[in-house]
Amino acid sequence: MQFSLAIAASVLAATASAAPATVSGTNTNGSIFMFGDPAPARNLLYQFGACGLSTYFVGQVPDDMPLVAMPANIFDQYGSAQHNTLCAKIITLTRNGVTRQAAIADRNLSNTNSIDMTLDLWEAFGGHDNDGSIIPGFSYVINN
Ligand SMILES: *[C@@H]1O[C@H](CO)[C@@H](O)[C@H](O)[C@H]1NC(C)=O
Ligand SMILES: CC(=O)N[C@H]1CO[C@H](CO)[C@@H](O)[C@@H]1O
Repeated sequence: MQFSLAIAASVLAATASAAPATVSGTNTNGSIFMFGDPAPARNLLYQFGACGLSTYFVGQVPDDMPLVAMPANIFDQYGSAQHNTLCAKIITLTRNGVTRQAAIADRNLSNTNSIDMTLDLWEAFGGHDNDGSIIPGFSYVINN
């Protein structure tokens, strides 16, 4: 009897730990990954980003969804390379009343700790092509 109760308890614990957790933050920097046409920039993140989306997450990210690189100081808390639990997850970015969604593809090792994005997102948040200034003040939510 005691034995089966212990099993029931461990099953419950396993179920609870598998439940999705939200990862979120405020006042995070944004940066532009590559100037110009967002399509080749997205392709670079898709093919060569730390998550290996083109190898390990085929079909898991909608083709029309922008991709981002997360700051290493956030990304690294959730695993490494394709085993990082943030990989291919949808991130909702908000700044000054503008909200956009993207999928996580890469890790950005930079001392500005910025969420690196393609020009389509960058312009939506008020950035300009050929201007690599950091834009501060992003909030984000990831359903991990
Ligand atoms: C955001 O970027 C600025 C430089 O534009 C930097 O001084 C600041 O430390 C960065 N914030 C974080 C949290 O790294
Ligand atoms: C690998 C990567 O995405 N690096 C970017 C990190 O953010 C800086 C801006 O601070 C970009 O210039 C890098 O391209």
